[in-house]
Amino acid sequence: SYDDESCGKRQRLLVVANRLPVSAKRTGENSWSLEMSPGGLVSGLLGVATEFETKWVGWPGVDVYDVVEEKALSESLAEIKCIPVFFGEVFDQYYNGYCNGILWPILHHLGLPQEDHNDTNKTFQTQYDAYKKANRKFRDVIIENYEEGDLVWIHDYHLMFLPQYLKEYNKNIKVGWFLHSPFPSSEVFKTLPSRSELLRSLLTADLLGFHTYDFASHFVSTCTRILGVEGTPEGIVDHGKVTRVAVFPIGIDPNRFIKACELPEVRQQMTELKERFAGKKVILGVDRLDMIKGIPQKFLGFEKFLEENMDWRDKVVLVQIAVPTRNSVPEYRKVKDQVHGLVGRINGRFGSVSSLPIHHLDCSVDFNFLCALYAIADVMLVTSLRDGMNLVSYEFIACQEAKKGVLVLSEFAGAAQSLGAGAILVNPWDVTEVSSAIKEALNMPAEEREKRHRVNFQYVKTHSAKKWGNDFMSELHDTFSESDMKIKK
Ligand code: ADQ
Repeated sequence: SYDDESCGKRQRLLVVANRLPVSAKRTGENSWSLEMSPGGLVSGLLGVATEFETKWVGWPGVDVYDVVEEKALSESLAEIKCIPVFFGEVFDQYYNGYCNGILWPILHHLGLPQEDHNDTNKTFQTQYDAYKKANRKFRDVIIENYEEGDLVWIHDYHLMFLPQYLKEYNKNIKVGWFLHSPFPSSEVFKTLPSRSELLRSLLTADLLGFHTYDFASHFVSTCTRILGVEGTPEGIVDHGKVTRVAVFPIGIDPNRFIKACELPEVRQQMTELKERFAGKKVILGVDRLDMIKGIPQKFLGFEKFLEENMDWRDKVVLVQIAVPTRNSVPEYRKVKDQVHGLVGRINGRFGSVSSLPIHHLDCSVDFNFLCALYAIADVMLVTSLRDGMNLVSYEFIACQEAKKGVLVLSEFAGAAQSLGAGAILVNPWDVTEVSSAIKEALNMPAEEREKRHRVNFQYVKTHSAKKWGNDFMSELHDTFSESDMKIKK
């Protein structure tokens, strides 16, 4: 228990992420509707929220510039324990610029952007400054709301300067930071001009968490190579200060998906989908439309499969749901065009008036329909070029208790380390391998599918988002007690 027995109060926790778990939408003058955005992060933290007196700090999805409006929105958010951070004019350079244009590609081994050679230094500097400014805005809001003894759990690459800023304000604030994306090899991270400052800031935290052992060890070797600090089994040691580095694989709330598959509405949708695709096997893809998800590679693998397996041509369909994101970043617009081009080519080559091999939708689908799709799919195809974890794989498995379909999973997704035993692992860059994996999955005997599904279903059930949140918090809490003792000594 995290209760403070001396005064009978629950331990306070500030969960800090770029986005709040709710999105605000204007409904009238000074009135707002607040919509919860579900997902692994949110469900994991809701589990933690019951153990701690939790407050959330982050951007509510809108910026307001009027004091009265800001007050009204802050008051509505306060009722659900959310504290807003408004970015104002730095948003574009911070979010689209440094976070998603520079850090995101580096963290996923895609390198720094190549364009605008004449302007790169200026752009980089402006975006870097905006990133620091945005991190300082978070610091200010946290300081305003901090009470002595609070734990602070920071999420993701948007807030890499926040540990340092908080520790500069008060070195006794206990700070944990978790990275949802992969951490790259040191050779890639080294190319980032601001590499040392970012690493130094992270090392001021008490606990740093990663999804997999590989990402954690990349981080440790990056720090030892760039900063010359020492890597030990406990973490990183620098001038006697220990920063704990540990592995916490995230999961989902499996029961939410299992229960949804039993709802009459979802069952009805499943029946309709089965009728729609009668006589065909369904391969499913569900991704944000992002370079890292390897959607073009998925289509190339499927094209190769259709080329080489004439007998399957009118017996299989690939349904790809690709929700567009980060449209203001040029690279994202490029990948969207590339994906559309491939859909046109493959449907043109292998389609007929009555049937198309690829059904591609640029949209988000609602939760119940998503569960119905997961439940009726024969094969789930995940071809991320790199991915922190990939929760879509977990969601598919949770919905497959009846069907026991096959997961084809990129070896470059964090999930390959946890679901590798039951999935067919592929290198998404190797079209021949993807094509063979599709064939193997479609032809897999029921007994083998059942065996593989059992292993993965058991894993998804036991390694939930709730467990992830509790494991991280318990470690942060213990780190807290230890350093507390050091101070007392
Ligand atoms: P994401 O890159 O967003 O997350 P992922 O883990 O697969 O990737 O989660 C995506 C979520 O969005 C899933 O819950 C999925 O259901 C939903 N989703 C995706 N496309 C959708 C669509 N078209 N319609 C409706 N819902 C859709 C980042 C990292 C991941 C890491 C998570 C959590 O990039 O590697 O697993 O954070 O740490």
